[in-house]
Amino acid sequence: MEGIPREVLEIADGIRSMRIRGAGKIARSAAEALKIAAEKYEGAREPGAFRKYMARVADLLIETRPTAVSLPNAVMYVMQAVFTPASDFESLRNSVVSAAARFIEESNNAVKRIAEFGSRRIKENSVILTHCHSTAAVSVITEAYKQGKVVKVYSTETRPFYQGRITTRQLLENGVPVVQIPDSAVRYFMHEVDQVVIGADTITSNGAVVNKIGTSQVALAAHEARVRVFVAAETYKFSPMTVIGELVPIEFRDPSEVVPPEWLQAHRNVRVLNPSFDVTPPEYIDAIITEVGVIPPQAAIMILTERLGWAIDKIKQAGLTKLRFEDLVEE
Ligand code: RUB
Repeated sequence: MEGIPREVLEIADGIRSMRIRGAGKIARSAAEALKIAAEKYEGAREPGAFRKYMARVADLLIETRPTAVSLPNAVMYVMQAVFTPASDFESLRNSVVSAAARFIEESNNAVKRIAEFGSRRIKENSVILTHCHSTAAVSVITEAYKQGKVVKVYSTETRPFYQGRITTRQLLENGVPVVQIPDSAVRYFMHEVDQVVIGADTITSNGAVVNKIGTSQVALAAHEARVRVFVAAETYKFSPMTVIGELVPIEFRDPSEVVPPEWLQAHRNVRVLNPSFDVTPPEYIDAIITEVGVIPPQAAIMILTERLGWAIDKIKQAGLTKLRFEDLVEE
């Protein structure tokens, strides 16, 4: 990690340990880390050395968590500037810093647009159910509440990491009436629910939504009860890698998040698994609310080609199945 600024290492560690979490925040923090890395670069003042250094930082960041595609997409967005031909170091560094700032600004604006578009899809007097903690979903719900449309929100605990408690706290702070329920009570309450609003970590080219573990069960219960499921997701949550047939890697986290370490010690022959995400097929999703519009999940490929066509081209050209920016730096 030599030569990489302490603030950048702290952000990488924050993402790894989930101090920084949620796909959107992870993406913005990664862009911020690249911005800091560029600003604090102290190596040789020539484009080649700078590009190698930025590629090292980019690889460090994308290796922190595997599932949310917002992370590599944010890094690719900024790294486009790194790879643009430049005659002098200073102008290259400046364009990288402004690309990172632009990503953060666009990302924050995207969440606002999603709140605006998504709130229009919420009916009067709605009871909403949400799962995990998604900034995009909370924004939609809060905006709909401000318009007087939300009477109650069911917020799942989201075991084992309890991100649902963050959702509950934020909604309460925004004045929204919220009821915290265990994940296992979703089907019990579903008959009262009018709409499910959730976020996404990754959306595949066929419109499947990868989100916090338990999302597919929520969607299944909603489908059974004929309750609509809306996914609030910025366009950088769509995965270019899935266009070339790659599957989305599902993160398995430490068993100690599920059971206390003493319990594991006392039951050494028991295997505990902790998958962090699951896949909800497009048939269980009514609409995806993005900053460029509300689309059916089947239109995911349209978003991918229109918004991330450049990333798909890059992946195809380089024949990549796994992103590694150090491989993209020319000697
Ligand atoms: C968070 C999670 C969220 C999405 C969307 O998982 O699954 O639903 O990331 O969130 P984790 P946002 O807590 O493991 O990061 O809308 O904030 O991007």
